[in-house]
Amino acid sequence: MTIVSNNYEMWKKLGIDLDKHDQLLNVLPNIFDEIYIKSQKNRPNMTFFDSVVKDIHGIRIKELLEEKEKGKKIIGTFCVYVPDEIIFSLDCIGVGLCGGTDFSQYAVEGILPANLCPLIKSSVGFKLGKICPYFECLDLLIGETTCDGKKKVWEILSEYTNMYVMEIPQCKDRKQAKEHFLREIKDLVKKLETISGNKLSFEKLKKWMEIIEQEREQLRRIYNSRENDPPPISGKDALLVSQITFYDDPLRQIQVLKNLADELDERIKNKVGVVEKGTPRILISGTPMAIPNWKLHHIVETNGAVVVAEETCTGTRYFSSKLKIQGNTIEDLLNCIADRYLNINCACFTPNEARIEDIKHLIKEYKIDGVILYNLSFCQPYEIEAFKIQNKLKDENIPVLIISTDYSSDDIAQLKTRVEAFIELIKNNK
Ligand code: BJ8
Repeated sequence: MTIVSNNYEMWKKLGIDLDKHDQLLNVLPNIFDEIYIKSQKNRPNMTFFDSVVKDIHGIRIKELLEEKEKGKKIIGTFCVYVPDEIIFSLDCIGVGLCGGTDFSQYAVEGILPANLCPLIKSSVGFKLGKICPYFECLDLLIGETTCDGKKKVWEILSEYTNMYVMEIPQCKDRKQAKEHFLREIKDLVKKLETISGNKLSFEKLKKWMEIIEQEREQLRRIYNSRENDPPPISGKDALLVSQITFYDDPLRQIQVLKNLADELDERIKNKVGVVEKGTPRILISGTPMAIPNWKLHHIVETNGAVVVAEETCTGTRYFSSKLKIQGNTIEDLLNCIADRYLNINCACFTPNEARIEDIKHLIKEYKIDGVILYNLSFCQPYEIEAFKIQNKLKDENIPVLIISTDYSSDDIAQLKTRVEAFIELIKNNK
């Protein structure tokens, strides 16, 4: 039996809509080839990441199902505020779910409003349309109260899957926010203890805190390498790395990421870059970019500039907040986790002044020439915050472009024109 037919059996057992799923898998490799292989030169060794995309619903699903057979529970997440450390230390497997294509949106017509964030429509569409094997593997989906759109779709998704919602505080600057978040973390522990039949231990929690922090440390190394001019890795490839880390096995990722980070160090020593020195350097800041949303990076990097940093949840918000591991009790460790996660600055919080400081810091560290504030259409928290950030950056003479877009290709020509003009402006300023 070939691997493909094995996969078909596996997807069939999971109840996947095979016709629709075929349609999705038929287009993805071509898009990937176009965006990643044909249009990039001098990439570092990305074999692992390329092969994951080419087998996106194959080997990892097989691994998850094998772990399920052994009794492990598979837990889906949608937000960087849900601590992976807790999930893994209870012998469960965490999988960051994505929704980066408009392919699945047909499944939510008449169920969700058209003027809703494409990330939400895409994710819900994957579940309702039965097109995503990751969704179909889950024992539990953890949602969270961040934006209004997500809050309301958990109610819909709970009719289709086993759901649990973490209540995330909205005002981080209040003293009670930390107490609130800590209580939510403890409730999450209880929920996962019930689902898994395991009891949280100090040793396992500490061990997984170290593992997940090592994974984040390797991501930091890869991202930090892009401070160099020329950067040793493209923005598109760096984005792909974090998109895949979200749902891959953390232990394997530590090794794969380390190999890549080591190679990037070597490239820097040997002055090997992916673009010419002096190429305009762009920071993208805003909403996350789930696989296969490579649209804006591709436009920027095929029009004379390079993306060297992302202040997004598929960028620095995913890994830059450091985890302190200290104390002698489970309570101490949970406290460290609460501190680490509350340091992430998402626009769903009010106020969210620390995010502008994060952006200013990145502008300095990564020698940014221009900032693109990127919003998925109808994402109110990020769209509203974009204007405030634009004004603050203008005060410091940083060129800013605000882009609101979705997953369709309808606006590509228009975006290309705007990005080209922005890059031209930066070149003239240099
Ligand atoms: S921590 S950014 S992952 S909430 S883009 S669904 S906010 S309407 S994804 Fe997010 Fe957590 Fe914040 Fe990050 Fe809503 Fe906006 Fe859509 Fe969003």
